[in-house]
Amino acid sequence: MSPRAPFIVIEGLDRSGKSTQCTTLINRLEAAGIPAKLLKFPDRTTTIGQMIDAYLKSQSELDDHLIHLLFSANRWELASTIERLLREGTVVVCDRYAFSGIAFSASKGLPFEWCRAPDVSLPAPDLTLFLDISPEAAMARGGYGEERYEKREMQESVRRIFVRLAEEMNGEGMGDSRSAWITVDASQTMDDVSEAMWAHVQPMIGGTHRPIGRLWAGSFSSDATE
Ligand code: Z5A
Ligand code: MG
Repeated sequence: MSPRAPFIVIEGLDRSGKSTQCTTLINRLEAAGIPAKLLKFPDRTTTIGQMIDAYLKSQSELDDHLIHLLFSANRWELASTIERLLREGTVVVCDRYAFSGIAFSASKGLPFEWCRAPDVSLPAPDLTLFLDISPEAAMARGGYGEERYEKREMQESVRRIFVRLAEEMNGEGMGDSRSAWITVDASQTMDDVSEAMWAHVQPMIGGTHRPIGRLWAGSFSSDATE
């Protein structure tokens, strides 16, 4: 059986350079002859994505729980596509994923475990590259402050929750859903960040025979009578 392709997630604070680096990574994979597909969450093109877009631009008001569920539903819309692409041998690079979902909603005060629940069982990344930058350095970059969550206190809280998620993902007891979480210093030059990322991606491009993992698998009992 031929190996499946790896699933790579890029996470980070706002303006840490995720979208810039995702494009660079896709170009680099393609230049190496590796089929690769870029996905981005929120995917603002779907019906659910359009509701999210209006909310982020403050054109609509939604209950905090509801917008959290919409972000998660927006990932579930693409879950089977992600699995199909990986099985076909296409590397999937994802600009934000479930970790952003938890970090932002928990920062608004929703319980951490409640935030995680709707994303349990999504395809698990084989590698998460977390682009770390201080909120001050991020604010100095272009475009900051145009959307709802781009406030300093929010970004500081989001960063703390990402650190908690990182410890958890690299920790024991994650079973099937254990996946590598690498923190990259995103305050470096664009070229240095992309080199640091490539050092982790390059060894994976040959593919893997490991089954596609499930995020936080085992969080719930599958037997209703237990
Ligand atoms: N959100 C959520 O609440 N729940 C969820 O489940 C998900 C998301 C998935 C929109 O996300 C919001 O949705 C976001 C989280 C929330 N909150 N906010 N606010 P988004 O991904 O659509 O956000 P975005 O508009 O793409 O911005 P971004 O992701 O924050 O930016 P970025 O992709 O990390 O950065 P960039 O666009 O690549 O670069 C920003 C600027 O910095 C640009 O001018 C670059 O040229 C510059 N740049 C990049 N790298 C460097 C370096 N190394 N040095 C100097 N300058 C650089
Ligand atoms: Mg972006």
